[in-house]
Amino acid sequence: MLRDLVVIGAPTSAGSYAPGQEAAVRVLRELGLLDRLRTTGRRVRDGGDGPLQIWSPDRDEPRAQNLSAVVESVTAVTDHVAAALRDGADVLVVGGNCTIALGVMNALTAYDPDAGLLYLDRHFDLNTPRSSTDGALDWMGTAHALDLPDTAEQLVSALARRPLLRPDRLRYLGVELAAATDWERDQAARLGLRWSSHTALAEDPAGQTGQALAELPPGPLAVHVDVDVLDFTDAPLAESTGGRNSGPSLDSLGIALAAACGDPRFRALSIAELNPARAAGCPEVLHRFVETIAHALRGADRPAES
Ligand SMILES: [Mn+2]
Repeated sequence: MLRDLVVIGAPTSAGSYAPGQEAAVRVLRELGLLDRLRTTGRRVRDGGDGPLQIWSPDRDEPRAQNLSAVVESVTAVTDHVAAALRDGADVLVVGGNCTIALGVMNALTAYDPDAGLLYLDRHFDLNTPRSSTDGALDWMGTAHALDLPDTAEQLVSALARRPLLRPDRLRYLGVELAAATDWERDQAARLGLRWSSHTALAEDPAGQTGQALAELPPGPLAVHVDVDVLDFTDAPLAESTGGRNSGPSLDSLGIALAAACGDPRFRALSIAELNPARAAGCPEVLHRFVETIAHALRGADRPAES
């Protein structure tokens, strides 16, 4: 029996480099995401949205821009996800920035401290207001989950546990090492973080995902996807345009997500950094994306649908 699915929106670009990602959940809803999810046989409920936040430059705190708004968004995701888990449902969170994964894990570790996180992203997101000059919190999320030095106290202290995650609860998939800062590479090595590359994910999505899942704890599983892991030529969806002609196609990402969301431990999928304007010239890619998500969430105990 498939659990119910609650869809939660996090319409925010507060942690971004520019506006755009706040529109993702509205656009996917307009494309019929919820009705498509209902065709998988699940009962699907709309859990509503957190605050609408559109990025603007933060000249008062330029190295941790819009910190209070990010904390507000993370707190809203936490509350929405916690309510869905209490009701026995699985969760789909549509962001927004990658900081939504903090809200998901904040709720999931409160529900069961043995929770694990599979993080599909071209980036480690281990930066801090000190390690990078751009001040965009969207690639600082896991640094705050791991309570690294020089992170923003207001965000770390908004989380129920400290650290929210230990390194053995986290497994990266799809990392492009060349896109990491020196600080991130040092932290990944120091903490023994486990990861595999965007190239490996493109070549063998099923095998790489299976290996990553085997390294995660037995407790409930959250899956986070930054769509920047995708080959931007195949699927121009991400805020970041740096993934042209590298990384998995949307079909390959779909294989990875179907394996991860079909895992018996699965409870939550979060999708981040989708800027619908990137697909303005080829809107079919947004429909393909909806199909990919629906296929992944159809449940492991159902036969595959064509
Ligand atoms: Mn990323």
